[in-house]
Amino acid sequence: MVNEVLTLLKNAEDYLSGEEMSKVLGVTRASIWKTINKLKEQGYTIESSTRKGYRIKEVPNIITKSEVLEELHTQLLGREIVYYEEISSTNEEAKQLAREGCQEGLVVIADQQLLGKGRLGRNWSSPAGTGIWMSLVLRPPILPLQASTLTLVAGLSLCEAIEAVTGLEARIKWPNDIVVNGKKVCGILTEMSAELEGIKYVILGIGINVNTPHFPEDLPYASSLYLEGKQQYIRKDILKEFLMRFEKDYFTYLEVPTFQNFIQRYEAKCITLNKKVKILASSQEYVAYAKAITEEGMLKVVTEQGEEKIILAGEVSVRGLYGYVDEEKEKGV
Ligand code: BT5
Repeated sequence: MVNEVLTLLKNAEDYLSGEEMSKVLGVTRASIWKTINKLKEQGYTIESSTRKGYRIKEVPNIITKSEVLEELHTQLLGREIVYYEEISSTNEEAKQLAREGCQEGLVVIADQQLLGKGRLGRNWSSPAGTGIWMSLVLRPPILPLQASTLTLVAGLSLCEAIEAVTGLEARIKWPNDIVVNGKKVCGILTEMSAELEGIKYVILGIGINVNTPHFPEDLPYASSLYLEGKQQYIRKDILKEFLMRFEKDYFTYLEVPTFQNFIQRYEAKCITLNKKVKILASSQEYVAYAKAITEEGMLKVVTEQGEEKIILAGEVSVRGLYGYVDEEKEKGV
């Protein structure tokens, strides 16, 4: 009912009476009144006049199903949306829905996460009213081994979507952090359920700090689009731009599931390349020079001994980013 009343109000040129709406929608005037109150609770400013009815004055900066669905030009991604004011983790909810057999393209969105997750059991700070916390259910007909390239494609679409909406210079720290002015503004957590021969589902969890005004002291390398761009952004614009761009890239990817078609675009945005990096591989740590991205989406590096290595996953610190300073620099040499 909320969606229907909202659509009527948004399409109306002037005030719309409760009676008119109840007739069009075939419900009682009391139920229209209740729905108007719900909309007000969600933050809509609705003017009401006893004689003329209701009129929307201001739409809040929210990412509810009805706001995201409006003018979302996709065929698959986001055709089904589940929205929560508050949830433990959108990835957990998406996993549950995927296990229950939901269709591909379903998106779980939350205004706030109480237990937002990063990779390797880390936390993801997800306060209310400021960011985009979302998880996408995909069922790609690819091998489990190929899933990491899919995450890279999503990171690329996300980086380009942020640039398109905000005009900020967004960059990718391989494999998946989106960075603006050297600080992390987005993270991606991909989880998957697979058998040897195929994937049951992939959950693509995306966190974007949009209008976060400040971060706790223990997150010195985090930032938001607001802090970097010095202005507030409309959250649904970024969310929709991402879904539309990623859908296009996802369909291209499914035609030939390698990273080949994306390398050029990715390299143009990747700040890890042509830099000194520190690789934390299982128990060993070493310094190398990041040279290229492979067709499989891996990072090609050259060690200080001149040996070429391919990094599949693991932590890669980029010199000059997130507090990674050269030892010589630290000593003031
Ligand atoms: C990530 O992990 O960057 C993946 C984050 C994915 C979050 C989304 S939100 C929707 C969906 N539902 C979930 O529950 N999760 C996904 P990682 O690379 O491990 O980075 C985590 C680290 O980043 C933490 O240990 C902190 O140091 C830092 N961090 C935590 N919250 C942050 C934030 N909001 N912005 C920037 N950095 C943050």
